[in-house]
Amino acid sequence: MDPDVAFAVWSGERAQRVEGVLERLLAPAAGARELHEAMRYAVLGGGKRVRALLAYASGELCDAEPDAVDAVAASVELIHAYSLVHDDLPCMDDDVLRRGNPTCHVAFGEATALLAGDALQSLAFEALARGARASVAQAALLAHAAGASGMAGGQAIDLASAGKRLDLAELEQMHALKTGALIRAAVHLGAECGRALTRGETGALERYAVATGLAFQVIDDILDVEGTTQSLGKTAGKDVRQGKPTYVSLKGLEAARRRVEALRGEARDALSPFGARARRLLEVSDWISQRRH
Ligand code: GRG
Repeated sequence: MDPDVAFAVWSGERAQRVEGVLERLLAPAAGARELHEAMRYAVLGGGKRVRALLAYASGELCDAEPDAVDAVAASVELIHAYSLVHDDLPCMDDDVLRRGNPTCHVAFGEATALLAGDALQSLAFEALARGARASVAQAALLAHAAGASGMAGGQAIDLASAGKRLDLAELEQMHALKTGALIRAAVHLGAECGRALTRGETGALERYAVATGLAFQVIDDILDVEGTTQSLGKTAGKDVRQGKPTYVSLKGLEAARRRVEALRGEARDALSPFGARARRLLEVSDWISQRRH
């Protein structure tokens, strides 16, 4: 089979798989119907499932069967969905469109959206704790990635940086926390579902995850300029309008594209000790570096 087609089949199957896991986790519950509907609205039927795919690909590197990875794949998608709901709130990025639909607070009101985000974060840890390979170490890893030293910390820096000039190192540090931390967590949690890696292998996987997380964000900066609201399913051009520092505003489009290619190379190099076992991880980082939405 053509490798691109094989990857499309693999990623389609895994995306469908995690959709099923998320659907079961969010099965209609008694009580608080509006909250429950808002949670389902924020999670199901949309999104590229990049973080879940990274977890499954990393699991494959460590010979983990997909069912051993399901819980961590769902948990990183739940944290991601919560972060998008809160990010879209008027007190943060104040956006009305997400995944081609009205944002959660537009559809359900601010208070319900706030609670939906909170409850999705709790559900992420519940899913993780009930998973086939549950461990306290996994919970600590995810909590650290989502918290003040990770995603929430990066978001705080982002909010404080509007209209300010960050240098490149500060910008990349913000990206490493805001989006990179959860992407790294997805990679390491997936790997934890299979056979143990050596310290050197874990270091190589970390280098892959750091490069891939940053490439994801630089592409996001490029798409904010080059994409359309329709193709992205979210409001295009917002970073510029809000005066947010981005890789593009600091270095320009061409340099941003070169940076993505360099990061793609770093990700590939980091995986070289693993040989064919890293096939899916390599494909996911290539796909991230070429994504159009
Ligand atoms: C509110 C604590 C808190 C954190 C929010 C991740 C984040 C931090 C905000 C999202 C803002 C944003 C658009 C960042 C750019 C990168 C990013 C996370 C894009 C959206 O992720 P995709 O493209 O989305 O993976 P889908 O819809 O495909 O899941």
